[in-house]
Amino acid sequence: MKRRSFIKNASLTGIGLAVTTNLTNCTEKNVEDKNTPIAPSEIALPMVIATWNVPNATTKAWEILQSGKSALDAVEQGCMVEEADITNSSVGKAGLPDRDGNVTLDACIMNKHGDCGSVVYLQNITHAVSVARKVMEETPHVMLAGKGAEEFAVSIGLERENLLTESSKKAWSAWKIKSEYKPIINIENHDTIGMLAIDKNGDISGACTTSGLAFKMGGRVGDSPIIGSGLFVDNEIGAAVATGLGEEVVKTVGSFLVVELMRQGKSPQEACEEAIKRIVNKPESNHENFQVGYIAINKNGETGSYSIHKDFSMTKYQDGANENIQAEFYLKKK
Ligand code: SD4
Repeated sequence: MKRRSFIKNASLTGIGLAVTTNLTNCTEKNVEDKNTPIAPSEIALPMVIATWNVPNATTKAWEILQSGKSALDAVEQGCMVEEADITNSSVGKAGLPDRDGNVTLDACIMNKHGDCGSVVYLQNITHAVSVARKVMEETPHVMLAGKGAEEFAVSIGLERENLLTESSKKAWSAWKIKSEYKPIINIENHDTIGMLAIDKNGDISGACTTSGLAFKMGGRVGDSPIIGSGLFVDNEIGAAVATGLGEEVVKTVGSFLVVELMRQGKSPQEACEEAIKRIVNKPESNHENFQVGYIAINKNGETGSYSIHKDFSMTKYQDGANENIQAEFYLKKK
């Protein structure tokens, strides 16, 4: 039997109040902006969304949420599913290496208070997202890199592992024949995972984890561990997460932009579309050659997704059902 947990906007629970407050803000802003006000609605909580088609990850996150745990626990454990999945060559163990054969991971996490933690250029540790969480919770810092991040991971009990699997080694050897370094659009059918969840209390958290671009330059770090670029959570408003060519996301501070656009009254869908337009409308943008996709959620439980090229998708688990939703995209004639 499906468990429904609807919270009406008039509810006097914490979330009810939070949602009502948010709706008031949005409505006022929308009147000013002449946008359609966000309609008062009911939210089926908890809920979780993630980049790409990752049903196992969203199912895990949903189970965590259903057990009454926080959105933070849900996004961490949901992302861990993909990090451990050796058929996913963009995340964690079995992530494709850089051009020198090193698998280097980037990840970040943000909680309902706006606290955040991140790791960049992490090697030999599968669960980068868990290291990011501990950076947030157990250090006075936001970001640890390279050897320091690895040593910290070991100090909190994570084991060193060889992340380069036989199949990633084969792919790297095949790549070396031509050594062509250019982004390939939607190369994998599942990819960097960015996950956003709202728990039963209406609190939002998010996480993002990746092995970055396949065959990148040694030392390259993308958007995924950069707070505001790969991920941003504002528990008053909503959250956003990015996938695709990280350099283009960083240049527009994409996820923060999406959340700020929602603060100004845009729906998650409108905000994702506007953030993509910021990239494609740049003079001399060569967006025909790269992919960027955003997903977003607002405090009202509305979601959005948008990308430059087709074939980006979002997985949503809400009200007992997992759904993969194809994103709208900018380049219709591709
Ligand atoms: C990066 N944004 O390192 C990541 C890669 C990615 O789907 O999202 N791939 O630039």
